[in-house]
Amino acid sequence: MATELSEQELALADVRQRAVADLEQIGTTEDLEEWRTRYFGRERGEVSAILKGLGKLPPEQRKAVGQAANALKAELEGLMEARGQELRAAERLAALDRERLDVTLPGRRAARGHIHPISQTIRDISRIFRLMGFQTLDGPEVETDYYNFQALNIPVDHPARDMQDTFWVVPGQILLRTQTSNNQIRIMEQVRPPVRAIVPGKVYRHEAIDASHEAMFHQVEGILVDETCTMSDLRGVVTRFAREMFGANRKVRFRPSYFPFTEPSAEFDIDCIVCDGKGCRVCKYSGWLEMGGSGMVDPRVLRGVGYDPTIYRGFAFGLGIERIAMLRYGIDEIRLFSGNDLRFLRQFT
Ligand code: FA5
Repeated sequence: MATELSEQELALADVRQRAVADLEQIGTTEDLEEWRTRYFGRERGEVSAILKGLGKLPPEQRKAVGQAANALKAELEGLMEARGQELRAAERLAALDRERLDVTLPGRRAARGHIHPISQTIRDISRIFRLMGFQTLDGPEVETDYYNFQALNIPVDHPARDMQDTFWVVPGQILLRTQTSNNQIRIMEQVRPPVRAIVPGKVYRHEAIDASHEAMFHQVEGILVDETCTMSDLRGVVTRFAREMFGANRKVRFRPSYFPFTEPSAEFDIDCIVCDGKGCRVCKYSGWLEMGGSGMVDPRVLRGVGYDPTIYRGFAFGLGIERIAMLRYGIDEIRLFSGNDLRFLRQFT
């Protein structure tokens, strides 16, 4: 009898030792639930099995084993309850921690974009021409052959078309404009003189790309029409622009040139802002930097939009915006502007 009783006691002591050791390892309320099933589960719980087995013991043992088993049950349930409270509190704290708002922390800086150097240059160009009474207008990038070429005195098969290799949308009819000069026609068709406007925007040419030539780049077109303007007014406007943009001492020179829609035509250069005209790598040792083309609007173009060329006269000019931006920011690679490299763009904040 004494042996059987100690066997029961040994079994209880073994269960107790394992249950307490397991409980110490538990880290979550989920694991605790598993522990509860292992020892107190109705079907297979170890403590439940001992209690169920009491009825099979001889009556003289039943009382002592029963008391010991109930004491173990009460002890383990007490430990389980205490561990449960600890775990639930820790889990609540962790959840709070995740949501905690520390109002004393310094605020996170909101990511702020900034203006692209080409857009900034366009804004500055518009501001300078506004000082001279020019309004800034917009025009279509997808254009008809008529506005991009024909109305500008560049009929089909005109050799000038070769200078501006074209991206066609509908061959022979619709294209991506190769120059902002399409807007000369669009503006003059819509308003009566006096006209005084600039039109900045993208243009497209199917040409070889290098450090100073892109297939997509920006130009700004300028047009002025009234009854009295002359080539020297054109010169005055372009010179004022160059000085506002690059410094009061800039020199501007005009070279005779040819554009089918202006007569006479001239290209204009400014003295090199890097070497002050002495000659360097940037100006290819010429002392001059090419800015754009210009001229007096050809009377045939005026007639085409319904202006009487015996009354009205006008001048027009077109500038490459990337070239201006490259000079003012000291950039020697045009492709950086459309490369979307943030390391480049972040320098212009
Ligand atoms: C023209 O496009 C004429 N429409 C300009 C004009 C307007 C003349 C009004 C008369 C009256 P041109 O093809 O030269 O001209 O281009 C003008 C400027 O655009 C050039 O001086 C240059 O600064 C810029 N440019 C031309 N091709 C490229 C290119 N591939 N990449 C970057 N800039 C360019």
